[in-house]
Amino acid sequence: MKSVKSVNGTLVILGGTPAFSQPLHVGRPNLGDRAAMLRRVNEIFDRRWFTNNGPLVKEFESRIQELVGVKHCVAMCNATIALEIAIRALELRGEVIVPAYTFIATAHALQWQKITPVFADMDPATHNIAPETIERLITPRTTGIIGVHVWGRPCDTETIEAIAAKHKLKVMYDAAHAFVCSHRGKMIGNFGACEVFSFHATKFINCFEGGAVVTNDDALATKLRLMRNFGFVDYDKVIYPGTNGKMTEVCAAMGLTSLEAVDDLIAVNRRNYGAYCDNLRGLTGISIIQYNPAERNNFQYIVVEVDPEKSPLSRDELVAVLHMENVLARKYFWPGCHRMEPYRSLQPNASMLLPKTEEIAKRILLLPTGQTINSQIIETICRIIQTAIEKADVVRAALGKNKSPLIAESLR
Ligand code: T4K
Repeated sequence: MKSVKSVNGTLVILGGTPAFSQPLHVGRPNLGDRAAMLRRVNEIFDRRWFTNNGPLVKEFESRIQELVGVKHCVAMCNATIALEIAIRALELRGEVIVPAYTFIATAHALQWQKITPVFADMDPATHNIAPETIERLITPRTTGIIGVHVWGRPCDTETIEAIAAKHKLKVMYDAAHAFVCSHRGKMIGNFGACEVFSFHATKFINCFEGGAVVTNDDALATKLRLMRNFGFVDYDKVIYPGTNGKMTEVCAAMGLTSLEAVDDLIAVNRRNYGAYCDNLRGLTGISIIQYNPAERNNFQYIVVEVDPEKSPLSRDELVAVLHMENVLARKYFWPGCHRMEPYRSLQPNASMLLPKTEEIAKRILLLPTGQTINSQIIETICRIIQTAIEKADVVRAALGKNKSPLIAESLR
């Protein structure tokens, strides 16, 4: 998409026209080779095998096993169900420690099964769970820890697993963001008892909707497969309580097509990330998170931190300005799981133990990336941010006077 005004044009908040005629989304889906996808869909129709562990699902699982170097991949209908099934297969119960700064699905996957998510604080340097905050949350009811590799940057698995071993707790990871990322040279997917990937439309590899649990534990993999399919081992034989977590063939077709483009998609994300870094460099109070160049990264998230001490505009003011220009920046994962229901009501004092989550969640905004974004678009987005910051006083005054619901929502 082309911007509709010059990068030096007046901001909408100051009376100009929007930089983009159509909304720019943070999670715009990527597409692999369209012809290959349509060919696969035709083959599905010819075969009349639509779901229930079909050939494309098996092929998708093998491809993931190869890419991640893991023994088992159990593909599922989405990552939330995959988390729920993994939690149940590991027999977690009582209380489980999770970061407060994550997508709500991590907490809900526990709560849905009447397990209490106990929220740990964030390490501001990585946005991941701060291991030093875990131990004081352990009670006799604690059975496990779920780490989340936020933005694909690995959490401190060594410390988490040492704490878990000391207290005889199980560990699994929500690796929804971390497909084809590595930690200390080892691919994510090989840590803890198991790890969960998401292949939702907004992820860089997508199945429309999809997820997977990966593990090197044979017995756990068998259990996960049973649970994914109602506990059936044979036509008429059920040996385990299960649910329906199956991935469909059309979703696997999308996943396989997406996987064929994995290197290109990482290259696009890396190029976009580099362009954002170049264009935002030197802006007071604005920084962009770093990915460790010694590791494998998917660069799927353009995460900007707005330092309230240094930036002349707050994160919320910048988001309001961007939205008016049709750049739908997001405030993930503000305000933190602990401030969303039912946790807000069930654990009203949780925030007292979460000072870093409280502080950092207010600073973060995400910008669009992926196949539909190019360097010209990025230049325009960054120029909007730069202009807003340069004219911070008039921008703030105009935002204060503006009564549009869009602005009220962004400033909330
Ligand atoms: N754990 C973690 C750490 C996660 O981040 C997630 C999901 C999960 C677990 C659970 O995984 P899944 O069960 O979803 O497999 C979005 C995604 O829906 C969600 O998958 C993702 N994390 C989360 C970070 O982002 P929302 O509520 O922001 O979705 P929504 O509908 O606002 O879409 C995001 C943006 O993408 C919008 O700007 C619109 C755009 N979009 C979206 C879709 C679906 C498109 O342009 N096209 C599309 O088809 O959660």
